[in-house]
Amino acid sequence: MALERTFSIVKPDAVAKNHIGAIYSRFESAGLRIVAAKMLHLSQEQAEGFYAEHKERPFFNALVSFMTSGPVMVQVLEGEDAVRKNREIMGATNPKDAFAGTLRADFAASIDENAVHGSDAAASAAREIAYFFTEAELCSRTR
Ligand code: RTP
Ligand code: MG
Repeated sequence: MALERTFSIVKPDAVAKNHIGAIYSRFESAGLRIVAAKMLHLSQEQAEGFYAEHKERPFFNALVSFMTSGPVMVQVLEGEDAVRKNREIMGATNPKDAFAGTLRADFAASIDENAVHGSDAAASAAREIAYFFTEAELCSRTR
């Protein structure tokens, strides 16, 4: 499997509960390297643009409202099979369905406040990374 990058967000609920370090530790333990990171308080426009694919869904307004409710950490993770590996570490969207030991099982309270975001495919990873970071901000340690 080739080296890959994925995009991740520690959502407002997990930042508020002081779980940034615990979540970063899970990434690192799984062999994913954090190659860029920053704290942001998303504007409504930023959150709407980021989740544009869900614009017509009934939960869209609640999702944007939650994502702008407090600061988030945005980061780029790099490693073998990074997109799939991160989704595995995260667990299912609804924490009730997430396997024990996943981030959402351990840190999420509900499907609406579910601790983390992770890109779902290589193409969305590239788009989401570019949404928040310039190429110069990515400190890859492998090239
Ligand atoms: P994310 O994009 O945040 O990593 O989550 P995901 O891929 O696991 O799930 P996705 O389908 O992309 O949905 C984005 C976020 O919208 C909320 N959601 N609510 N009430 C519902 O049926 C519902 N479905 C999705 C979740 O907070 C989800 O993380
Ligand atoms: Mg998604």
